Amino acid sequence: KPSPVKSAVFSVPSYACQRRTTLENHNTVLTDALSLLAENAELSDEDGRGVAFRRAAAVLKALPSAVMSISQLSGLPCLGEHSLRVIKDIWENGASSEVESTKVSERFKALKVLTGIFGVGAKTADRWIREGIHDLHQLQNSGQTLNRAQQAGLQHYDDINQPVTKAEACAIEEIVEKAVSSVLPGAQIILTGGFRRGKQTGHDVDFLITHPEEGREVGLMPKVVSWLEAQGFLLYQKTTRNSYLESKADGPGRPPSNMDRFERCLSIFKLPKMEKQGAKDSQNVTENCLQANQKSDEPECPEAAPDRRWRAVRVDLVVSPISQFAFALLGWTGSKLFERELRRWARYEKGMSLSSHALYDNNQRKYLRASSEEEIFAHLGLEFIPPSERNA
Ligand code: TTP
Ligand code: MN
Ligand code: MN
Ligand code: MN
Repeated sequence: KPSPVKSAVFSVPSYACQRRTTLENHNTVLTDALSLLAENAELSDEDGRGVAFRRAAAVLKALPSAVMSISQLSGLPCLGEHSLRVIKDIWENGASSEVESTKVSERFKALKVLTGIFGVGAKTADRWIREGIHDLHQLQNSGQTLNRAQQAGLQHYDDINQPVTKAEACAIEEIVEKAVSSVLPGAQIILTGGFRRGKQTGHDVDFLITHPEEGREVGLMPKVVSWLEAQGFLLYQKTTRNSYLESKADGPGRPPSNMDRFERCLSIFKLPKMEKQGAKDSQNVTENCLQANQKSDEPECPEAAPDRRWRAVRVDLVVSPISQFAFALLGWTGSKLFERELRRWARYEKGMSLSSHALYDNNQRKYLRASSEEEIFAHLGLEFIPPSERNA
């Protein structure tokens, strides 16, 4: 199609960590399509294809305006043959046949429903599908043994699959703040993940906890969890201890996986419903929550009660020593693709290994210290990108 206005050719650097990606996306039709194919690949154990689609979507998210013609895309990085075919299909036919057929495929729908259960990953979902289980009803009637996480995930399925609002995240922040300062005065918490990037909703709420004196944070998580449990705020929790020192046997700067080794707690919070007028009076949120939880008589099937006064929310807590805090903060702020790209940049462009614990320079054979995110970007030779522009 000839366009009356000559559209400029876009120019975008190839690593997502070199770009500023805000939440303002001018190409949602294209990025939604590519993200769906990425999700399908990830759920199908095709991680390579998944990353390729994620990178392609991220390039389009970073564009300053809507794509008006295919010719504008020439020279853009990360747009492979497959992604370009999807874009052209949408361009010419209004939709991508591959995306549309994936959306309605029984396998994709079943993978989505089953991995929507907290504690169920792609491998488990795939095994269940091969045994003829495609939905929650079939799962419940199958006699499959579920672990504790999966049982809790099934019990709170609807709540957990409903997006968490910023207001709910703030209410939980207050509760966690109270827990942390009660068990260790001077300890600090910070909201990380998508909410730190400015998102208005999320699938969970992520917190990083530290103490300004190195070592004081040791043993903190079990105390925080006990406090929250005693106050009735936890529907489920699984705490994993710190294993960073053990992992040094794996060799310097070569973490065995992207998983970090901080003491962490994956939990499901019982968040009392916020009254509309009471929510303004933020000082009272914790008090209101405490009262609401003390009243509750647990019904047999908690989600079935129509007038229940709470909802279940996924919350991740991580404890970091102050010496690793900047790395932990950078690592837990995301987005996942931004993190992946930072590590790829470090390795292939700088000969360094970045994790949520440290930065190791393979040439100088030493760890590079940092007490802020800005210093880490500087070590990596990157312009500082603030959290709100890491939405790749
Ligand atoms: P998520 O909470 O999964 O993602 P998010 O907060 O960006 O998006 P959402 O709004 O849907 O919750 O992860 C947050 C960050 O934590 C992400 O950048 C990756 C990091 N992370 C780790 O470093 N290690 C881990 O084991 C996990 C699960 C996450
Ligand atoms: Mn813009
Ligand atoms: Mn999150
Ligand atoms: Mn999380």
